[in-house]
Amino acid sequence: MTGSSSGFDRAVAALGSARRVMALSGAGISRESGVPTFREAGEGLWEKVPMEEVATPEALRRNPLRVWEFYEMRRENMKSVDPNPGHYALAQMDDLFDELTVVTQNIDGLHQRAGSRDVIEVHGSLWRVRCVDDCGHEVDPFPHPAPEIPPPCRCGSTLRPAVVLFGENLPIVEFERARRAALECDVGMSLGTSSVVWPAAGIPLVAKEGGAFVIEVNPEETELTAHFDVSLRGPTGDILPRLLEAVRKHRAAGKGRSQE
Ligand code: BJW
Ligand code: ZN
Repeated sequence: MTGSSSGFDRAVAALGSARRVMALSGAGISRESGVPTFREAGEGLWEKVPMEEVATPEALRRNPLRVWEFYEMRRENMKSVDPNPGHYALAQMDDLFDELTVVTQNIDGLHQRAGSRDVIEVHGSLWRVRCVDDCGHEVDPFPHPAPEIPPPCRCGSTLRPAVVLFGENLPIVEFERARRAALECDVGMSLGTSSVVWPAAGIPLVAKEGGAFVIEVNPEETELTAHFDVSLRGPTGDILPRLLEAVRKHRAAGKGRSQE
């Protein structure tokens, strides 16, 4: 299933004439690399590990060891993982637009490894740690496996994974940059996210409010599907390479930006 051809064609036409593009990505784009998603029936991480035990500030206070073990396991699982055709196609789209800002909820670093030049991590990174008491100390990248858990901070406190847990604010600078990229883009894309976790889920809606054409790519309908101009049903590893190819052809045929 790859969506109706007319939806695909409208997406290609919109991308074909776009100068600025913002793409919000979620766990689904890394799934074909073998990274588990969070909420999918039968295989989502939160079905195996209760979210309240590993991904809240209370969990970090109560049982930092448990939270550290969870993120150490995630880091261990990433060792054998590489970017997939979805990440690579998105990275190659950099050359098609004046600006392509990838706003990612993922902490796996796969967009950067695939070569995307402008990546904003709004939920932090698996490879970075910071002081639990906000003394300002950060280590990037932090060695894996961690020498001890929880590792000591130089201020006498301890270090924590630099990821955004439930109930925590998103990093303000990154979130503001993401909002601005959304507001200013001509086309906004939502790639492989269930669109249930806020405020990140709202970023494509900001793009739409700013006048952008908005495209969703996901094998499943999401809570926000109705808000998109086009929803392309299928895996990002299939749809993004096809979009890349079609937009290149569209441009080569002299359509798109040159006719504006
Ligand atoms: C494919 C595919 C293929 C499969 N190709 N696609 C209302 C408004 C605002 C906030 C809230 C609100 N109600 C509640 C809140 C608070 C909360 C929230 O949103 N909760 C909801 C769950 C209800 N938000 C927060 O707490 C955020 N902070 C915040 O709001 O601060 C202000 C505040 C403070 C105090 C009180 C209230 C507000 C912080 C959110 C932090 C999220 N953290 C996590 C974990 C950390 C990083 C990590 O460990 O990896 O981030 S949770 C987890 O969910 C992770 C993800 O980044 C995030 C989003 O998940 P994602 O990426 O969408 O994954 P899935 O699994 O849900 O979906 C995968 C999709 O892929 C599916 O749709 C598949 O169909 C698809 N797919 N194969 C393409 N091949
Ligand atoms: Zn410290």
